[in-house]
Amino acid sequence: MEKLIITAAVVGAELTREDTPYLPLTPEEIAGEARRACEAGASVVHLHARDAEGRPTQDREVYREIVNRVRERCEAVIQVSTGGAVGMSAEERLQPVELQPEMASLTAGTVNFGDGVFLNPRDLMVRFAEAMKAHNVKPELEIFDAGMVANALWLEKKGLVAPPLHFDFVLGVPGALPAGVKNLLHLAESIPSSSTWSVAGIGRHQLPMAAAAVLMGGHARVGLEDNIFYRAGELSRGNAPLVERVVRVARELGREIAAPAEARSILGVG
Ligand code: KMH
Ligand code: ZN
Repeated sequence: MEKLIITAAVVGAELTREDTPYLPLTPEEIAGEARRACEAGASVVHLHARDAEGRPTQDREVYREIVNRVRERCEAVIQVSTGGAVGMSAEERLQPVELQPEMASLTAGTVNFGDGVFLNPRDLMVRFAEAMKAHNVKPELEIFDAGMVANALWLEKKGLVAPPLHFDFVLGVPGALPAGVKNLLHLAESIPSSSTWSVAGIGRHQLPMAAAAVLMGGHARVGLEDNIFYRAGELSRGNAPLVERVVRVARELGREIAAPAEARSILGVG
């Protein structure tokens, strides 16, 4: 099996300091969390941005500051979010792609997202894929529901995303596909064999889904964006403990961890 790429999703858009005091908010705090996650074994960082009040923002200049600071502190592949937060416009969400990061998320369809609706109609997907192509940014196709795989393959058929594709199966969002090995296996078997994939289990599903990925030959995403607890009732003291634990699990199961240069080679970026 190829080495394991661990993606650290260090902040996200939904959480507040009331949820966990370990949430990074300023560019400096986000870069610090990225560095600690990389030192722990992450080779990709999935980034969101927050404004001066700690609210989610897709502002290009805030992302620029975050991306520059992360680049100064670690060698991980930088992946910006184009999901942003529920309710943001397409224009707003697309801004960080202009910074030409190596990767950006691209959600392959609309889905219920808790009480909200995460809107990704076909015209938005096309526009995002075209922008990524124009800026030489590799999409990470975010799959929240099984039907989204068909949307991603439609984008490929139209020449808007190029193989080998990289997917991230986000399992366990309320309103979307539940986390579980059966669903994960179905998704992993639904994508072209040349693809790479990772899984992001939400909440208490983060560790079991990462462990399943280690065994199945996929890759794993962990971090506070998806899960703030280290174990039931105990907050994780930042992102690094969540990364360190997957490193330990992988090594116990005989899977080595990809360094950033190895992650670039597996993902075909950089
Ligand atoms: N915050 C969610 C609505 C992404 O980063 O592309 C969307 C999200 C996915 O986090
Ligand atoms: Zn995200």
